[in-house]
Amino acid sequence: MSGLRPTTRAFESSPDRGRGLARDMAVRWALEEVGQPYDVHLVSFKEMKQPPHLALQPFGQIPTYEQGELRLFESGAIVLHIAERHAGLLPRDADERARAIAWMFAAKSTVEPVIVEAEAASLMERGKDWFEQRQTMLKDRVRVRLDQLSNRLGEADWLDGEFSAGDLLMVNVLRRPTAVALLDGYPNLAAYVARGEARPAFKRAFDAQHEVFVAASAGAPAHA
Ligand code: GTB
Repeated sequence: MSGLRPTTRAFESSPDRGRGLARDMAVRWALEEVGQPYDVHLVSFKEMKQPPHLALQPFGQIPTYEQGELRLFESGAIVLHIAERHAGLLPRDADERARAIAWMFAAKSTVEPVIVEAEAASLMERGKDWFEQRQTMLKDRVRVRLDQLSNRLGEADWLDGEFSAGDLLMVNVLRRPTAVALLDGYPNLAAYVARGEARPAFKRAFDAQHEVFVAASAGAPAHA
């Protein structure tokens, strides 16, 4: 545990309506896994596009991470930073550690993009005469990745030995609605996601972000 308490930024009013789908969830979960207390600075969409926030996150997004002099953005980089500085999310053995980090990259750069592309198209391309055709193609691409991931996971609990930051990011990605809608076809992946969600640290992170949604819905200022 570090003496300096980090702060992460999250939506003041998340469009996911408290389902823990925004990317601050991975940061909260990682901090909970390692037992690092943290603060949450809630931001509005308007604030996210203004200079003080852009100085932390050049793309005007959440999450961010501030601890002492360090300012970080990109949820994957933040989770890696937390995992490197605390025990519990990366193996000590150098080769095992490298493989766990490879799974972090796999989650963020191989699995997440196809899911996000299908979701973005579903939101932005509805009404186009080729909408259904393209959705079928995009969902097929998601299935290809789920097939491959399912084959690799097999009957194991986690992707490579003990639970790691690689599993944390992968479970987080598989919780997105487009993946969840396809998980019936992959019982081992569905069980994998359920195992991640059953972790006490996940539950604490989920409850904390859900509390923000409940407070925002009630019109009360959410305490971070
Ligand atoms: N690569 C960056 C990272 O991993 O940190 C991506 C960060 C990102 O996309 N942040 C989103 C954001 O700030 C929130 S998480 N968007 C505002 C903007 O770009 O203006 C993405 C997200 C948003 C909403 C839902 N949802 O409602 O279900 C799910 C995921």
